[in-house]
Amino acid sequence: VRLEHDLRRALERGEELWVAYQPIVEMVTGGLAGFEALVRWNHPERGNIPPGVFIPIAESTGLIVTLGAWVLREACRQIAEWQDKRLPGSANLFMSINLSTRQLNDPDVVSLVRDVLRETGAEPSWIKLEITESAVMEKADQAIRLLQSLRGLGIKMSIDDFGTGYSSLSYLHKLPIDSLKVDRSFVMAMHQSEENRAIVRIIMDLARLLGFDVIAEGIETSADANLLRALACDYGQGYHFARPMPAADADRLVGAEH
Ligand code: G
Ligand code: G
Ligand code: NA
Ligand code: MN
Repeated sequence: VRLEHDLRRALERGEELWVAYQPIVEMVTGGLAGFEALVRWNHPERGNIPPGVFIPIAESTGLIVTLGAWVLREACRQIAEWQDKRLPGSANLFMSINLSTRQLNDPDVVSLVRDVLRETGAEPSWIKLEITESAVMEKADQAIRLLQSLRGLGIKMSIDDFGTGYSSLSYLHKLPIDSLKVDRSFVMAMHQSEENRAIVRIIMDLARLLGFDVIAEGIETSADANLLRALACDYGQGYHFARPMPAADADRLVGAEH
């Protein structure tokens, strides 16, 4: 109850919440491909409260509607700013933004995204929305329609934490998505055994067969990165490349590119 109250206050004041950006790199070149926006809460008395703690509270209280809209707007505003400073001809950066289960069940999310794109000047092709496997499978037919509408705006969709939910393979090929994110538990287990490497390989083969890009998350060592490169993984994310960082630091990365 206390945290709920405090989160509500944080959303009203708009001073304690901020967005961290974690680089996503192209595996072949090592170049910056995009960022994932990750919300952070700096509580005035308790310090940093992990999103694993406050996102579930936001979900169960409905505060996620306001919080999700705030993160979306902030991340879209940021990518529009970064695109503006890039040289013409340089590859487009994308911004990956998490959508919670609750947002995925809200038909208003389509008009929210449309409005935020218009307000911030972000182009739909720069935006990728991440949804978890379980959120989609919970109400698959409804989710598929919503994914179609979102993609109809021109934005990209990605399945997060792939392999940890109960994904029905019979649905996977029907999902209107662009990429799969291999859950970090698989990536982190790769060095342990050939079996674990085979699991990652099979997820990648499946993704390619279905026409999806693959993003591996939780890459912590150069050994992991090499294994994934050998599997022709498209994009990578993890502490080996960079941790989630404040916008000012990410801004320097964007600027350092040319
Ligand atoms: O940095 P990490 O501890 O940031 O994130 C923990 C979890 O919180 C992850 O599962 C991540 O997807 C989730 N998360 C981070 N930011 C957001 C957000 O803006 N919206 C939603 N729905 N989840 C988020
Ligand atoms: O659930 P989701 O995939 O959205 O979560 C992203 C989370 O993963 C964030 O909490 C982020 O801080 C964390 N993360 C990013 N890179 C790494 C990594 O290399 N190792 C670990 N353990 N966590 C990571
Ligand atoms: Na995510
Ligand atoms: Mn994930």
